[in-house]
Amino acid sequence: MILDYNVPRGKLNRGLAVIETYKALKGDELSEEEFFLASVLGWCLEWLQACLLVLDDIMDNSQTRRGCICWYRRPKVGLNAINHGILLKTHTHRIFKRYFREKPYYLELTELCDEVGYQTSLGQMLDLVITHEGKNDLSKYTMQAYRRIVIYKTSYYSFYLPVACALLLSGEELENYNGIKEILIEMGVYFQVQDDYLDCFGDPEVAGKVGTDIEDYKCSWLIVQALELADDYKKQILCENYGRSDPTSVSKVKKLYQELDIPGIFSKHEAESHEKLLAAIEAQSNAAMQEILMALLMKIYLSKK
Ligand code: DMA
Ligand code: MG
Ligand code: MG
Ligand code: MG
Repeated sequence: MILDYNVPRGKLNRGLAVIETYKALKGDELSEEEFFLASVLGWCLEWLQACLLVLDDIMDNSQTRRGCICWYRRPKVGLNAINHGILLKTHTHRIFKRYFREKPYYLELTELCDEVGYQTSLGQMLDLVITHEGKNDLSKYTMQAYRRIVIYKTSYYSFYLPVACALLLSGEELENYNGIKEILIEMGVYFQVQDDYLDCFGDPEVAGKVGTDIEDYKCSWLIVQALELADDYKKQILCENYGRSDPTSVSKVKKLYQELDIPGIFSKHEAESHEKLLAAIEAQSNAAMQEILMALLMKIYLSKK
């Protein structure tokens, strides 16, 4: 039940990215064994994602995930969900051991996943620490602080990890490809900005989750933009209403976002970031890597969930 409820029904972006990257690196059809191992690794990343989401929803006091009530809100689950999250993650180590122990890349693979797991937890901690600080002083919500949170909590595990895993599987290392890590990190930032936008302006039916960033006082891309644009009067309204869970306060914040044309600024930002990423990808000399990065970008471009 823990698995059935929390692992499927997502977009599988991370898991599929492992298989697709591996395919592109190999250059031709994978053998049955190669395909199987890439799929095992892909599913491990989806289990890790399940762990992160189960725990994230507790920390964010969220209501729904992938169109269903959050796991920790299910009757009889509650905070047992913490242990379920830990199980989901620790189990990936067992799967690694079972299928990859004899492989030459076993040590690198486990170290990579541990490191990225650590970076993501640091990101989640930063997310919560900065939220705490922002409650006393909204001026802490700068673009610099935002990027730091997002690179750690989202970029590493969502974009860098699948590609780095597939490279290890094919006997290579991402560190030997110049500039790729930076592109993957920027893709993660682009993706999280989108996630923040959809939290407020997306359709919960499509995204499968109801937004909580305003109520949670999150250092979201939207509030960072709004604080940069607001005059003193509007800043005051934000200070008085941001981070409150009553619907009137939330709609005041949303109204202010509209007045500041945050949706327009977001569309412009999305188009510009897309252009920049495209240019960086086109400047890559390795054709397989170009193909991989383009496929990743295509998946998230103008995404509504
Ligand atoms: C996502 O942050 C980060 C992780 C590590 C799950 P978030 O809380 O904005 O994600 P979501 O909007 O999916 O709850
Ligand atoms: Mg969340
Ligand atoms: Mg969160
Ligand atoms: Mg979000």
